[in-house]
Amino acid sequence: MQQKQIKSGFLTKQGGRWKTWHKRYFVFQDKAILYFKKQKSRSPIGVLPITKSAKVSIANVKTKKKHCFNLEIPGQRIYLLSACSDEDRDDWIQKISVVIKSEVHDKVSMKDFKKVRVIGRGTFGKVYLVQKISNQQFYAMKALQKGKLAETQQIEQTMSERNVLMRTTHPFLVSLHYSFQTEERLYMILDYVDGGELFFHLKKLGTFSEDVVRIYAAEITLALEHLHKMDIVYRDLKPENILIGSDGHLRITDFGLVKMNISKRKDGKTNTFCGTPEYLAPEVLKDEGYGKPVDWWSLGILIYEMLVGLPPFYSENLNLMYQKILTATLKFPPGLSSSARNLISGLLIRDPVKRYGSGKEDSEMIKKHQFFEKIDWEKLFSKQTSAPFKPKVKNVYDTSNFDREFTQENIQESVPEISYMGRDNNAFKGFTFEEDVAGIGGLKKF
Ligand code: ISQ
Repeated sequence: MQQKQIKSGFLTKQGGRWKTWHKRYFVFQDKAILYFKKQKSRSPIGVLPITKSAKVSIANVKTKKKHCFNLEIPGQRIYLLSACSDEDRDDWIQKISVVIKSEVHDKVSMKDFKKVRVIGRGTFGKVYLVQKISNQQFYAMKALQKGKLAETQQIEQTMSERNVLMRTTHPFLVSLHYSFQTEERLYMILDYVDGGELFFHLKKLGTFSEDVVRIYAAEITLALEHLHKMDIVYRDLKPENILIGSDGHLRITDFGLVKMNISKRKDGKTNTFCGTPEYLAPEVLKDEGYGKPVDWWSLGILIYEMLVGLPPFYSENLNLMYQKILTATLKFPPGLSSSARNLISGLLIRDPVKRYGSGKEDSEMIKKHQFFEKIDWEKLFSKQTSAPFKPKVKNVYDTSNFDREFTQENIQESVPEISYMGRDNNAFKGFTFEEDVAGIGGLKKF
């Protein structure tokens, strides 16, 4: 399909380690700006997808170039570009702004995405690497079968996942870009995090050093702090839900179990049982209702598992594991620093009221702990802290950091799009649904 060209012309782009300027030929078509070494080059040397989260503005910085503007491409960087004249600069800004605004009201459906590969599978459906055709941007697509969700009463949780993701943009949380539905499935189009699960790398290496764990634990602390500030308890922190980008920074995903409106009960607790046993806080096991401290417990378990290689109360026998979580003494192998031991012990205090991070102070108490003394929290937030390790990702099609069990799978969906009996699509309100009889929907992004 021929794509409509919006504007083209030469711009000078600042880039590279030495921030040198290069004149390039830019072609703005549909929802992406491609740039070429020369006007006559056939293949672009870069693609800037213009999504709803892109930002464009006149550049205020002093440079040796005139007529400059900034173009921020989330997940890439802020580009500094110099146009031929002020009029030309303003024309670029105006045309880019129009596309950004149109993206906010964009209607998407399955036909806007090309499936590349399966990258994950769960009880309710699969996760695919997909490419949005209009701007060539890659995303992860979660496809959930409504029938399976309904059978297991997971609808509420899925809706809460969508609601949470819709409200969040944070450097260490996976963002939701679009959602839509068909008769059979709910779809969520999320950031694609190309380095796979942190768990995949932890299993390969066995353990991480304290310096590595310090940065990972700090990034997770900021993500949990952000959710807690919005009155959201994450509830499902475990290595499988923590992804790592090729930039080496972490992103939490899978908000299926988060609980919002946690003030529903007078005591500010919520009492639905969920989570993986290894990471479950004692108050959850005892069905006592729970709040934000459950996330700090899970962080304690995670820090322990990253440093030691196994969670502290692990047993192959489920009952024994429950017992251990409730009563076993916390033991440390030799070699851990006293600050690491102290932080873990504080996070694994069984009484949630006494646990580190509980009460008004919440994350502040954890951030001030000696274990995090070397962390500059502002630098960390802006990803200026260098990552401990960067997973090797050759290109966007390189899914070698994902389990081969998934990536070798056929990309066709296993259940065809036929309706299942007794469905109640009202249950999926909020996931935009405007499918016509032929099944070719005009599906709205929210
Ligand atoms: C984003 N990138 C890679 C894998 C994912 C799995 C689940 C949800 C989002 C993802």
